[in-house]
Amino acid sequence: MSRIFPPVSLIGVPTDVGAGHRGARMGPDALRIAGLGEALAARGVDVVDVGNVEGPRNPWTDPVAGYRHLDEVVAWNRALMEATGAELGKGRLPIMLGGDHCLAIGSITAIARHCRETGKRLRVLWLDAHSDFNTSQVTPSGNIHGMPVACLCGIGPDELTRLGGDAPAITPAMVRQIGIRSVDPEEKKLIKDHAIDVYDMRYIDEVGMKRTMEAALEGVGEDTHLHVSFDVDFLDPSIAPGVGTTVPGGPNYREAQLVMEMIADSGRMGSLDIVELNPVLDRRNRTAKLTVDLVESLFGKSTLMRD
Ligand code: EXY
Ligand code: MN
Ligand code: MN
Ligand code: MN
Repeated sequence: MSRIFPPVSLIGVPTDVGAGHRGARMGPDALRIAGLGEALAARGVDVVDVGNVEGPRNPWTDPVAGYRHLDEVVAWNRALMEATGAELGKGRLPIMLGGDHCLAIGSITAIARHCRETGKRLRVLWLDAHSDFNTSQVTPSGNIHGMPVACLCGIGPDELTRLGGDAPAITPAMVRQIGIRSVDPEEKKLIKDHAIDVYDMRYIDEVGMKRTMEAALEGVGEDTHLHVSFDVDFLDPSIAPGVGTTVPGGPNYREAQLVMEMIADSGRMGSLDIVELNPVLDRRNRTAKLTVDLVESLFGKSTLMRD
C-alpha cells in the first residue's frame, strides 16, 4: 500500500546547550550525511532542507539556580518555535534534526499553537529512555534536556513554559511515553502526580510492543495531529551507541521498526523531533544510519509482505 505523505521540511537544530555532554550540536549534519533527505525523497516524499536554526554558542558553564544555560536554551527554543510554526503554516511536516531534547520545548509549543489554530487534537508520542519531567528543584544535573515535558506541561521557568504566550503549551493527557527505563526518584513522583501515561520497558516486556503501541495510539483519529518526539536513546545502546545518556535494556531493532511502522500505519504523524544523536560518541555514523532507516519506516518503508 503506497501512501502519500505530506511534504516535509528538515529543520537543523545544532545545539547541545540543554545536555550534559557536548556533541549533539553535530547531530543535524550526521543525519544529513547519513542521507536522511535523500532516503525520504527516494520514497517519493517532497523534501526541503530549510537549513539550520541559529542560536547562541554553548557557554559550557555550571547550573545556576537549578538550570544550566537557561538563557541559551530559551534563545534556541524561541528561534525553533518560529521556524517550526513557519513550516506548519505552509502545510509541511517539520522534522527537527537535533540537537538535544530541550529543543522539544520550542517545536511542541509551535505545534500546540498550530493545533489550536486548526482545531486538531494533539497527541505526543515521547520515545525515550527518560521521562524528561524534571524541575530545577529536583534535577540531579541542571540539564534542561531532562525537563522539556515538565516545561511543556507548565512546570518550569516562565521563559520556557510561556514561550508561546500561554501556559501550559500542552496537557499531560496529550502525552504517551514509550521505552522509559530511567526516571529519577523525585521525577517519578511528579510523573505520578500529573498522571502522565508511561509505557515503560517493564510494561513492554510483559505485553509486547504491538499491544503497547495499540494502547499509545488509542483514540488517534482523523482529527489528531500526532507529534513524535524521538529521542535516539530510546533505542538499546547495543544498536544505538551514539547518544549522550545511554541506558541498557531498550527496544531492539525489530521492536523499534514495529513502533515506526505502526505510527506510519496510523497516517496521522504531522511532525517529528529527532534528538540526542551525538556523533562524538558514535562509531562511523552507525547510529545516524540506523536512525535514517527507522525514519524511513515512519514514511512507509515496511517489512510487511502482505502489502
Ligand atoms: N533524568 C536525568 C536528568 O534530568 O539529568 C537524565 C536526563 C537525560 C535526558 C535525555 C534527553 O533524554
Ligand atoms: Mn497541519
Ligand atoms: Mn529525552
Ligand atoms: Mn533520553
